[in-house]
Parts: sequence; structure tokens; C-alpha cells
Amino acid sequence: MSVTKSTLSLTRFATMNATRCACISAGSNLGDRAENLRGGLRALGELPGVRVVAVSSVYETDPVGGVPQPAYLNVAARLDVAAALSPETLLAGMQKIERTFGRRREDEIRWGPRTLDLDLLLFGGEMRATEFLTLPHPRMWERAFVLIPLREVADAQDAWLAEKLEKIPKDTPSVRLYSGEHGSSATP
Ligand code: A4P
Ligand code: MG
Repeated sequence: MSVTKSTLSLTRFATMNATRCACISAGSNLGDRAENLRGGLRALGELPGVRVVAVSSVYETDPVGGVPQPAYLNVAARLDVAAALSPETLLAGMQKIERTFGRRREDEIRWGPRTLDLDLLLFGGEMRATEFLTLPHPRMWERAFVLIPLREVADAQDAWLAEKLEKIPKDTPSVRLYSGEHGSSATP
């Protein structure tokens, strides 16, 4: 096959525009929970190279682990991420957003209450375990508050993920669909 100037520039265009799929989980149980989630998702979509393509329903969830604390609101979202953006850079951006929403890790108890928690669940097919980042997120498969929302937004073409999520219940007493104090939602 001959490679013409136009096929070369098309290839360059495709590479520049290639994206990868990432999934995140967001949780809040302090302050205006729905507003924290809404604002956090909006800020995520404003990170360079990040587009929020799907957001799950909002669930009210019983706290798992840590100290006695208020119920959480949890959502999951699917992102399209520019190929040039690494998962480490995305996580750093997510942590910056958490700080904007008043999160102070140094004052926190592990698994204690927080205004906004953004966890990176999956990033394409990437796997790693470093001090800063573990992919897939190490505790996601044990947590209904992560998996139930994730199932709504996961890429249906991803057979590996679809198979894993197929078996989880639609909802459970500890993870309930949330219609808002006044019927609001966290959709940005
Ligand atoms: N880190 C490593 N891998 C990741 C990743 N894939 N995504 C590192 C995000 N962070 C990752 O996280 C601690 C460290 O994990 C960071 O330094 C980061 O570099 P953190 O957000 O500072 O603290 P954390 O969230 O309190 O810790 P952890 O262990 O990640 O907690 P989880 O697993 O996020 O659980 N109950 C309900 N119902 N709903 C909730 O949302 N959340 C938690 C927190 C506990 N119980 C909950 C909920
Ligand atoms: Mg976290």
C-alpha cells in the first residue's frame, strides 16, 4: 500500500485525537453532598484533556469502614481522556479538585468523613501498583457503593468489565437510589 501525504496527515490527526476511557468514583458525606459531587464532576470536565461522557444516578450509601459517620452520596462517571494524559497526571488533577472542595487529608481519619473523594477506578487497561497509584483501584471490587453506580456508566463494549459487573445486584439496602432533598441530582 502506498503511503500518501494525505494518509500520513490523517494518521497524525487520529493519533492527536485518540482518547482512552477512564472510570472514576466520587463520594461525599460532609457539607452540601449533592453540590460537592456536582461541582467535582464539573471541575473534572474542565481538566485539560478530560471529557465527562457519562454520569451515573446518585446513590445514598451507608458508610463502609472508618468511624461512625453520616451517609454518603456516591456516583460514578466515565471519562474520555486524551492519549497524552497519564493516569498519574489525571489523579493529581483529581486531588487538586478535592482540595478545592475543602478536603484536607492531613486532618483526616482513614475512611473518615470527607467533603469530596475522587477515586480513579480504571484507566484503559492499565495496571500498576505504586505508592501514589494502584490500578484498577484496589478496593473497588468489594464495594457495592462503587460497583452499582459504575455499572450504569461502564463501556458496554468492554466485555471483561461487563462480565464482572453483570453479577452485582441492581441495588441493595445499603446503596439506595437518591432523588435529592428536593429531587435534585448531581449531574453537572
Ligand atoms: N491511591 C492509590 N491508588 C489510587 C486510585 N486508584 N485512586 C492513593 C485514588 N487514589 C489512589 O487516598 C489515599 C491514597 O491512595 C492517595 O494518596 C492516593 O495517592 P485518599 O483519597 O487520600 O484517602 P482515602 O480516600 O481516605 O483512602 P482510600 O484508602 O483510598 O479510601 P477509599 O477506598 O477511597 O474509601 N463509604 C461509602 N458508603 N461511600 C464512600 O465513598 N469512601 C471511603 C473511602 C470509605 N467508606 C465509604 C466511602
Ligand atoms: Mg480516595
